Amino acid sequence: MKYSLLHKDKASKARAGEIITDHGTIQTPIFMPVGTVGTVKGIHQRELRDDINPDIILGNTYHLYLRPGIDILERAGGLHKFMGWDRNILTDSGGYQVYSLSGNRKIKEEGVNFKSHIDGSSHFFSPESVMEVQRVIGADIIMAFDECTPYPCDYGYAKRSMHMTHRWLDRCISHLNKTPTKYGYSQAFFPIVQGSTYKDLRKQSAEYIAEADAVGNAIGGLSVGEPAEEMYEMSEIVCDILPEDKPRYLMGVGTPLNILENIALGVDMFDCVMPTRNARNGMLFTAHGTINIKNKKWEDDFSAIDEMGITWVDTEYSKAYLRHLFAANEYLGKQIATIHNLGFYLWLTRQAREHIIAGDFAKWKETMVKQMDKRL
Ligand code: PRF
Repeated sequence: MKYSLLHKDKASKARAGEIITDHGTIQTPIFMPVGTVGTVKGIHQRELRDDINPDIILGNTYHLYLRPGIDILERAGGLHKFMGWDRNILTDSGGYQVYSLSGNRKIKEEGVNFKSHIDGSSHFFSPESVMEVQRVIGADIIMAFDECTPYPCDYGYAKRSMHMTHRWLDRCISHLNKTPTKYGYSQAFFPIVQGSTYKDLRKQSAEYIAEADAVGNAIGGLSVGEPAEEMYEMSEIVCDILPEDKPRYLMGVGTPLNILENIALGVDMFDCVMPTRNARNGMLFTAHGTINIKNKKWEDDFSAIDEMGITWVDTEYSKAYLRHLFAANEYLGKQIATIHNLGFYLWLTRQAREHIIAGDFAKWKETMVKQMDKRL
């Protein structure tokens, strides 16, 4: 993997760059649609490619390990082949899903014992086993095994957990050094900064992670319930320490507003289930605010879903029609809303990139932030 920093904004810490991997070029800032179980929910791979056109999508180690399991993935020749996606894939390590989804988890120095959210069966993840699973899945970017602390989190726990995440990082790296890739292309490894909402811990963690000298770095443990201002404060401390010549990925963030604010602090990569999950609940993001399409007020509104939207569904269908599909609980409603929301998120990060390059990002961001906050 190769990262080039192409432009730096003068009025903020925003950057435009480019990541090149064996599966193509990723232009940053980027939003990565989430494809947890080998599908971006509600949209075909072909629509995703042709209508949304993302350079990279996400998969989850936790989910794919439980189902279909690594034996099937290995026999398929890896996730790209299995799901028919020949562009970039990043897999999260399970360091978040194990805590948020599975019951009865027990975290020890050695690793985490957990129960499957599917059938209650018992499993064990260690830094080594998770690296092994990510080798088999075969994503282009793979993540360190970490512990994402909850919010709020007492200082003592946050500190012990951060040090364990650091020790786990060392184990991930030494295991990867002993394990070759499986499918003939390279896999980039990103370590993850933790430290909850404590400035000194965030600083210490960012320094430790920077020291690992990986090709890219991630920020975890944020957007877990803390106030947005606290998230931005942590993000800024960490971005100021992480090396400038490597991409920075803020995990699981967030709203369109969160994304723009973090781009301004120097973050390059984002993922979140929000555009796809909220679409399935009838919530649409637009440049002028959010729409709850289930609301009765749209019943006879025959205007386009989003006059300014970039996907074909935005002008092909009316708000009244989309509302009707939701009222009738038709699959197509969720599909149209998914295309719309992903189109908006990708548009937003592409626009951010263009404005960084044009030199007016900070001004553009201020206008967008005010507009997007409305409820239509
Ligand atoms: N760690 C990992 N994945 C994550 C997170 C984390 O802290 C978060 C926190 N927002 C989302 N996804 N491994």
